[in-house]
Amino acid sequence: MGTQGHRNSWHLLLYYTLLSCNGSPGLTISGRKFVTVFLENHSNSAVLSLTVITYEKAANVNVSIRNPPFHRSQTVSASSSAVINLDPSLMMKGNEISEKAITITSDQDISIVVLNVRYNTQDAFLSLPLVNLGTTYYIVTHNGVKSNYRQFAVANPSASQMVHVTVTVAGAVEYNGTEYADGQVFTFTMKPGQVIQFQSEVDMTGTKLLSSQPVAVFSGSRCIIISSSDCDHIAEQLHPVDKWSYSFAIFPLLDKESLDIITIVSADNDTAVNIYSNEGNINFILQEGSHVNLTVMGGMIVNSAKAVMVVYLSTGGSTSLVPTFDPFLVNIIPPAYFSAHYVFVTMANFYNYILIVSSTPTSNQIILDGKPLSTFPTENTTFWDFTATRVYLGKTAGRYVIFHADSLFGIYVYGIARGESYAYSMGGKRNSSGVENRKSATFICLAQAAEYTFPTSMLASAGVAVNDVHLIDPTCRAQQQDENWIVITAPFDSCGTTISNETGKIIYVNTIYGSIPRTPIHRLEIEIKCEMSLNESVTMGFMLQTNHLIRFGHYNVSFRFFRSVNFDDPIMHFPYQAELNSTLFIQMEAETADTGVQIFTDTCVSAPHLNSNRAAYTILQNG
Ligand SMILES: *[C@@H]1O[C@H](CO)[C@@H](O)[C@H](O)[C@H]1NC(C)=O
Ligand SMILES: *[C@@H]1O[C@H](CO)[C@@H](O)[C@H](O)[C@H]1NC(C)=O
Ligand SMILES: *[C@@H]1O[C@H](CO)[C@@H](O)[C@H](O)[C@H]1NC(C)=O
Ligand SMILES: *[C@@H]1O[C@H](CO)[C@@H](O)[C@H](O)[C@H]1NC(C)=O
Ligand SMILES: *[C@@H]1O[C@H](CO)[C@@H](O)[C@H](O)[C@H]1NC(C)=O
Ligand SMILES: *[C@@H]1O[C@H](CO)[C@@H](O)[C@H](O)[C@H]1NC(C)=O
Ligand SMILES: *[C@@H]1O[C@H](CO)[C@@H](O)[C@H](O)[C@H]1NC(C)=O
Ligand SMILES: *[C@@H]1O[C@H](CO)[C@@H](O)[C@H](O)[C@H]1NC(C)=O
Ligand SMILES: *[C@@H]1O[C@H](CO)[C@@H](O)[C@H](O)[C@H]1NC(C)=O
Ligand SMILES: *[C@@H]1O[C@H](CO)[C@@H](O)[C@H](O)[C@H]1NC(C)=O
Ligand SMILES: CC(=O)N[C@H]1CO[C@H](CO)[C@@H](O)[C@@H]1O
Repeated sequence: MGTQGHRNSWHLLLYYTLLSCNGSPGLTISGRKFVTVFLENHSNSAVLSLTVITYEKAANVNVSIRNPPFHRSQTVSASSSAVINLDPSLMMKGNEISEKAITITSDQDISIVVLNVRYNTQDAFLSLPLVNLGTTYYIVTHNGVKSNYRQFAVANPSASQMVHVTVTVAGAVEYNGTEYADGQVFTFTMKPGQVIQFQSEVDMTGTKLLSSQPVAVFSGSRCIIISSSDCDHIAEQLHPVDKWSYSFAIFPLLDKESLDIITIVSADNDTAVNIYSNEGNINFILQEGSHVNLTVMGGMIVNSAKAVMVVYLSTGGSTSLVPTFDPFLVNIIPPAYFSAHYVFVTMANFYNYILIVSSTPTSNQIILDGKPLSTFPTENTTFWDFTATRVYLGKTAGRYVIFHADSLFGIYVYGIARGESYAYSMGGKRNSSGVENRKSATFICLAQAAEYTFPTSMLASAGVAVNDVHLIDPTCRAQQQDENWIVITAPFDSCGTTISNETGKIIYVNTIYGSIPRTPIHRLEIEIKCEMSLNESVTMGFMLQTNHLIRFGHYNVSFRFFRSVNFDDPIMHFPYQAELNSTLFIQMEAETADTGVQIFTDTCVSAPHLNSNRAAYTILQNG
């Protein structure tokens, strides 16, 4: 773990395997209530276009604004998409305080892509369903080479409640005619449906918003000028701090000369961040509200000891298809929010692309538009255990379904044209279990058990009572959750659950019976099965300077270094210098209640650089 005469830090690279499990909470990308805003664009003629994506059922969608009063109802048929255009008069202007929050409600789950369009300047974002909104946000805005208008907006999504917002300024923020300087704090109260747009000549990145109720926050620039590109609108809906994450895999979205940048923002002090890339590895400490910009040269991994936000700014440029296209802004989706199924839309008159970021072995089994990915023109890049597959989707507007039977991925949808571009990202679940209005049974595999929740009406039609519903072990019974719902939980280690071993998988099986009392007659018989991939193998490199806790994907794995075999003298200060031929003891712990989860350390290598086998020293091989 060190060479004599060398002070360079070395890296330990551990490959380990964990059991995977579905059902982790996170971001949802579809829902029934949304709020969005029409940020100021470069010109009067901009139009806000909402693309409504429906799933299995037709949706009755309402779009309304308090003032100027606006209401539109539209039915969107099942498994389709529809565009609702909003008039330029609904756009916010300057440091405006208005009631122009755009509320979208639907009687079925939908997803919404918001596109601010004007000839030569536009950007898109995915509207977050209201359940995802939070009360703490940090703003990120972007610079151009010339003076331009950075902006962010806060909307109160509530139909009835006032919300108090406290702003801690970074840079300078103007509110109701008063300019607040760096470090100053001000507060205001927002009425239902109110939205406030803040514009500034200086960077506001790191400005903190704290609200008494969840709010929606949007950020971007009315017009950004980077290098030779024209003045261009960029926009994104920001994720609240409680949706931030610890690890990210980032890939360039397009091949071009002018490199794109990511901005990493921290919400906490002493946040140790490690970056891994082919250009070398760097680590730094961020304080609350501080950020770093990094150039995206190729695949990159961000591993942070505390949750951070990562946004991607395409600087525009040229490709073989388009001589010049404009910048765009998009949220990076952490692996923690990867999902196995998305529906997305592309826009007309753009060269449209999707970038799929997934775990390496899975990307060639993804089905896009009913066909294997291999039937599309694709290019892929691999870094660590992640593969980014870029698919060119042509120049037409379309609705696409993309899925993989059991592996997770995140997607970036973007398009470029002469002087134009748009981009949005998707990562998250279709809907969260336990959401209100659910109509049918839900089944989830938790860390230690399978949980089946079904409507009371199902028992009525089967003619059995709650007490008569049980697992293979008849003493494990269902419970009434509330008046409409019944839940039954099958622990993996009891209640008759059988465990079977298939290649690469562990399968837990049990059966739910609804029996007629004191008879062997079953009116209800539902087999439940949780498959856990054994080989959800996660690669991670970390430096000895790293904090003790590293989280990756769905798992929190803690690492500790000790001096002795008794594991009672942890090494707390890094970098730690060890004598050659001395021994270091490493403890890895999967932080999960599931006693069945085991860490198998397959390979452990010590090397001066990740992804380089030169001068690597193998400590463990084949376990
Ligand atoms: C949509 O608005 C109509 C009134 O125009 C109302 O009757 C309906 O309940 C609303 N639907 C939703 C999903 O908000
Ligand atoms: C990061 O980049 C953005 C966009 O160019 C800029 O506004 C910001 O000032 C940069 N921050 C730093 C620390 O350089
Ligand atoms: C803005 O300031 C004016 C006084 O300059 C005050 O009358 C008004 O109520 C303020 N508006 C808000 C929304 O705070
Ligand atoms: C970060 O440190 C500053 C200065 O010490 C302090 O004012 C602030 O409250 C700290 N932030 C957090 C989130 O602890
Ligand atoms: C990457 O692309 C190559 C060539 O197109 C293909 O053979 C390979 O299967 C792809 N790999 C993955 C993981 O998709
Ligand atoms: C949630 O999604 C599943 C399919 O993924 C669907 O069957 C179910 O109806 C959805 N729930 C709601 C409330 O729409
Ligand atoms: C799965 O099979 C392997 C070897 O065949 C065995 O070592 C392991 O204990 C089995 N796991 C379970 C959960 O049965
Ligand atoms: C897991 O995958 C690796 C290659 O990625 C393979 O060598 C190993 O045999 C697999 N293990 C199981 C249990 O499938
Ligand atoms: C990981 O740690 C975070 C913060 O301590 C916690 O909120 C989260 O629930 C943990 N996740 C798992 C899967 O244990
Ligand atoms: C380290 O141990 C190896 C094998 O036991 C030995 O050959 C080598 O000389 C030792 N090096 C030092 C610096 O002690
Ligand atoms: C830079 C620019 O063209 N800004 C325009 C944005 O739109 C408003 C009207 O909504 C115009 O007044 C601005 O001139």
